[in-house]
Amino acid sequence: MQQQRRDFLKWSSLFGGLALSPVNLSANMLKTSPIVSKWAGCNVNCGTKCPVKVHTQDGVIKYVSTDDEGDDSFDNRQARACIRGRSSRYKVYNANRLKRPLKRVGKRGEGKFMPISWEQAFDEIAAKMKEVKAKYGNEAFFITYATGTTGTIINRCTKGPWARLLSLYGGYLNYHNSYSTAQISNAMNFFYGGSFASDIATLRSAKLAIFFGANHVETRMGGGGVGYAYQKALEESGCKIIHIDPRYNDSMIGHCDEWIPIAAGTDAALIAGLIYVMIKEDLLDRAFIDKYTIGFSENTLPQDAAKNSSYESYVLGLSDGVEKTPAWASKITKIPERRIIQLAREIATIKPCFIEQGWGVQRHSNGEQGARAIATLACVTANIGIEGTNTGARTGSSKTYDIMGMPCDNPIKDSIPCFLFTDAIYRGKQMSDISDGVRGTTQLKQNIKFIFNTAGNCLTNQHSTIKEVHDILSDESLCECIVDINVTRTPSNNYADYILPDATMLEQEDFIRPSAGYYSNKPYIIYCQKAINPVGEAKPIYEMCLELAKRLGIEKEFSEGRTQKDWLKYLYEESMKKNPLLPSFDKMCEKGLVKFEPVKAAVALENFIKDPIKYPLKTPSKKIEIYSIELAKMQKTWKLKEGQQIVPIPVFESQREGILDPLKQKYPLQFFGYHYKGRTHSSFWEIPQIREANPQEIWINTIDAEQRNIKTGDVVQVRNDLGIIQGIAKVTPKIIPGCAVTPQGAWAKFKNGIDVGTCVNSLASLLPTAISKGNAQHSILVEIAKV
Ligand SMILES: Nc1nc2c(c(=O)[nH]1)N[C@H]1C(S)=C(S)[C@@H](COP(=O)(O)OP(=O)(O)OC[C@H]3O[C@@H](n4cnc5c(=O)[nH]c(N)nc54)[C@H](O)[C@@H]3O)O[C@H]1N2
Ligand SMILES: Nc1nc2c(c(=O)[nH]1)N[C@H]1C(S)=C(S)[C@@H](COP(=O)(O)OP(=O)(O)OC[C@H]3O[C@@H](n4cnc5c(=O)[nH]c(N)nc54)[C@H](O)[C@@H]3O)O[C@H]1N2
Ligand code: SF4
Ligand SMILES: [Mo]
Repeated sequence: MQQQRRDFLKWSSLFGGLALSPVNLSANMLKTSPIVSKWAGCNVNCGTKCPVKVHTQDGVIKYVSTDDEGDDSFDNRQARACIRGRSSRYKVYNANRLKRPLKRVGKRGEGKFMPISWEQAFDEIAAKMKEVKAKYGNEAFFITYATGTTGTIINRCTKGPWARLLSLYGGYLNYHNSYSTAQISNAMNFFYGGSFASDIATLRSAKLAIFFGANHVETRMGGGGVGYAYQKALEESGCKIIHIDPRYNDSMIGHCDEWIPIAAGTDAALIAGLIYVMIKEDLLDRAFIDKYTIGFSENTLPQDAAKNSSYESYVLGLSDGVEKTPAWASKITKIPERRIIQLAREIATIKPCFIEQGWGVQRHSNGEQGARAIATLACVTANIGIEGTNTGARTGSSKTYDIMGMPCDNPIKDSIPCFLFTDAIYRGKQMSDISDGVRGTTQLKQNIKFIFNTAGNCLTNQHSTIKEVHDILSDESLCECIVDINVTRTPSNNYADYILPDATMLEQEDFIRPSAGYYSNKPYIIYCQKAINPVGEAKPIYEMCLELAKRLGIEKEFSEGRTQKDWLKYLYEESMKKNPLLPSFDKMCEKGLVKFEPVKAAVALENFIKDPIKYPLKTPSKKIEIYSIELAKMQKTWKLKEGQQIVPIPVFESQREGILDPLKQKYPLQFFGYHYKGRTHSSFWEIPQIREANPQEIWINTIDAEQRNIKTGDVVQVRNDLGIIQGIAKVTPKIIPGCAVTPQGAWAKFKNGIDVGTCVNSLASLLPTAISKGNAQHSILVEIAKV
């Protein structure tokens, strides 16, 4: 509180006495100019992207409100921002806000910096770029995975000005995958030949809804988002709702008929047990399965597949001698056997049944299998392609009103899975397609030597094994230069050689539009109208890149003679050619927030189910591949880490740091970090008011707590071989026994080697998953003890 008060006084004195106090606000208003209101948007990667209305006086933000156009009816709803978007003022005027370019003075990672001029920053960065290009070639440049400004057009973390600058300068090493969906996206490609999902609004027609690790209300907040649509759809359909999750999540509150707690990482075992019952009780529509899928039973396996390699053979134990009975599944999942039998009967007979998974299941070390297993459940019960159903994947949006991004044509095609960037720093040249999932080439030509990190905290905080990453990043002989562009100091920019202060979305003009999958059937676009000038010397990244382009001799190619606003106009008008429903650019600038008429809620795979010959899938067999032909090939050719395997069908895999891992004898609790209403990842952590309202707690079940003599409020340490985090315990039945959780995204802070900031990534492994080479950050084994 002391610190908060100091921050408050510091800022309020900067802006003329107690200008931020609401009492003084009205007094000041009488004396000075009127309040001016402009639209901006919340750009962080809670994909909802809510409209934010910024009210200023004499160039200072006085307060922030949100969308108040429309009402609460589903088709005319207000896209209201959540507490985080509404706290945008505190993001702009933050004690931690970057106001000048900084240059490292201490050792890398020590966090010591001195302010420098923009000129010096540009000159030195451009000189280092030339040096790295000459010494190592363009493959040594890398733009990290970062999500702090997704959904914008120019102020873009990845496919924006930085990507354009580097593309024109000769290229850079690409990445594929995301930290959000690496496992499920790859899994759905093998399974359906792409990612297909219904709009959540089709839930209105469902009779039963089964959610696996799906937390719409907390992870798609905001009035325009899926969270609101989920609640409305459930109200309208009145269907029975069952959530399967290790944790009683916020989406269950007031909307759930039943919570079935499940041991983390065991969903594929539950599905096998459910389908066992359906087979034994003859509840499956075999004609449907044979028409649309391959590999469920022996008769639809590809010709070269081994005998007993179908999913049915697996379930019946013909491949491994283990029948996947409800009793077997119960032992692994901790769900009572009787409940599994009953659930199987419900799903097989109540139609339409809406089956959806969030992305919690797939962020495990066996995530590809869990994700495919849930999709299998939707397919074999014929709950796809009709109103009221989904594909088992996370729900999507019906129609996006897209705006083109800046053209960036990277001449280099080599690409790494984004989660492996730390590997590519120290062993890039050893990384190949079949050992590390490298794409665009068989083997990388260079290690990463130069990093641009814009709007991200994945250099460390959001990545894994923070201590090991510290050793990699702080070794200046490995990656020779790190440039970090942010609006605030972060754990990641402690590792930068240069930190460049960016302008926020309240301080520049740009478009923001909701990410596909985060809003439902009511699209909108926001034009940020630049409410204030950038604080301090902060600058939009377009201007930073333009200055570097000048020094690299590619200014004309980079800008094509356009300012940021010219680019916005140009890209928007190009997009209008494809979408006549977009209003004129001038209208956009004037209105700021444009909402469109509701669109029909999409039902995934509708056409394929109607006519699979006319609308084939993009899988090798053109059908749904419960047995994946592509994975069967990879099974024979890929080089995997010890203990890993690739199986063409979605079997339950005893995973690294999962429920059956022998390491559990040493570290008996499963642990993971969930996505929290109090932050978007690590964004907004810097705002003390938000931290106070959303405490960082470590949830532990009553039984586990009793065994360890832990009470709510106790300071506890969570440890494994990778690190120790410290935090406050919350003893609760809202988490299944044997599992503990804490919200992901808290800022790591080390005291005597212990992370007292409670960042879950101090404990998460850098080992990628077998198939996608993705981040299995939810698979962690730990022990917890009172300090
Ligand atoms: N253990 C664990 N780790 C995880 C996850 C998990 O579930 N568990 N989730 C993963 C997932 S899904 C993701 S997407 C990643 C997210 O990881 P990141 O992409 O690193 O996301 P944030 O932590 O939100 O960091 C965004 C940064 O953008 C900055 N920013 C905000 N606005 C602006 C702006 O206008 N300009 C600039 N330059 N910067 C800005 C913020 O200050 C913040 O530092 O984390 C991953 N890490
Ligand atoms: N408020 C808020 N919203 C966000 C974000 C945020 O940080 N804060 N981040 C945004 C981003 S970038 C992303 S990628 C998404 C993330 O969205 P998700 O990945 O879906 O979010 P998580 O909280 O990781 O997981 C969702 C649920 O899965 C459960 N779960 C975990 N493991 C398992 C399991 O093995 N089985 C089952 N059945 N359930 C499991 C968790 O308890 C949780 O309730 O959210 C987005 N929205
Ligand atoms: S729901 Fe997401 S996009 Fe909307 S205001 Fe909150 S954090 Fe920002
Ligand atoms: Mo994400």
